[in-house]
Amino acid sequence: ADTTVHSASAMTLSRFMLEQSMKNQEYQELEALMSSIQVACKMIANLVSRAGITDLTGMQGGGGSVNIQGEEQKKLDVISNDILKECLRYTGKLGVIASEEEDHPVLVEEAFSAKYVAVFDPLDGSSNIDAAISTGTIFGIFEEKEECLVEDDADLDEARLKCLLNTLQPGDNLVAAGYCMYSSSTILVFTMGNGVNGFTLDPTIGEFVLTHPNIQVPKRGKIYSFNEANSPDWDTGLQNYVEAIKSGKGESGARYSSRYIGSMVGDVHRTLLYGGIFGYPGDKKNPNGKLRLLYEAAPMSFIVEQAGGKSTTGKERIMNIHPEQVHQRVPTFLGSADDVTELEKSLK
Ligand code: P6P
Repeated sequence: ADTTVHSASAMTLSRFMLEQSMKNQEYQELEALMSSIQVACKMIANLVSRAGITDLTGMQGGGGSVNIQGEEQKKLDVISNDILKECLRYTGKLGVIASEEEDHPVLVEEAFSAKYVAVFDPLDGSSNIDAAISTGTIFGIFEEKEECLVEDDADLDEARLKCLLNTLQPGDNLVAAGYCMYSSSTILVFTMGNGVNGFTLDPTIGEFVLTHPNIQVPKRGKIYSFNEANSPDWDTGLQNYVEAIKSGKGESGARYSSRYIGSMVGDVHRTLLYGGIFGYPGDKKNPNGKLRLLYEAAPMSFIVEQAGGKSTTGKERIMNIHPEQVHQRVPTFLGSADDVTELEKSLK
């Protein structure tokens, strides 16, 4: 067994956030949020690693409940959602929360200094849990644009509408975004607009330790990551682009490999570290593809851009898009700057 004992100087996530907030006042508020998010991720990591054992896989209860996505909610989705809501609620810093597992944004009554809005996918890729394939939590933090505290006599619908407006913000408004990947190791990667850092959970001390400082996406990679089963329905330009990089006829002349986990967090994390391009295109059947803008594509785009990569719908920068609905989908391509630029040119 690995008997490495971290010296007391190990850069834990807690210490990292303390140092960041000492350097920059504005990070002080985020410190409490990151502290609660890392607790939630440790709890979810624990559940995911024991899912098969504690029989948390499979459908929710007997009749099964169905979320707004029309998908059977698996127990772990629901529990992960509850864990994140509870951990975030008690920071007192959040006025409203939007989640893939919530039909509508949730007002947070405990908010006494509500300044932030959290959006998250509590357990993305959870359909892979039964096969022990990597899954992840994706989160984004916005500042509230307008007060949506619920005063006693406030019109609740009015407050709810204000809160909805607080969640419908473009990726450019994100003040922090990140993901926690539950895989061969548990890795929390996030940005506060000042670069991207990755922390690996060391179970021997129960702390996230800095393992990937200042992540930079390689300018170009040799991996493409799409669900090619959908290619008959793709835009011709995209079909031609993929054929070109497969046969070494793309700009770099390299023959690309295909890697597709079918779990966004795993595919994005590999793209962030190894380079290349990940995408979930729109097609004839689903013009906006499958990924959700608010709590999947936008937070991941913030991270990729902060790491020197690019993220686009194929026509425009994802971070520019103003959401109209909480659960709206968006065609998504992200990864190495040169690969994404080459793709965009092929779609024109
Ligand atoms: P497909 C998982 O269900 C998910 O939302 C993302 O994590 C993943 O990238 C995508 O869907 C996979 O979708 O249609 O290729 O199975």
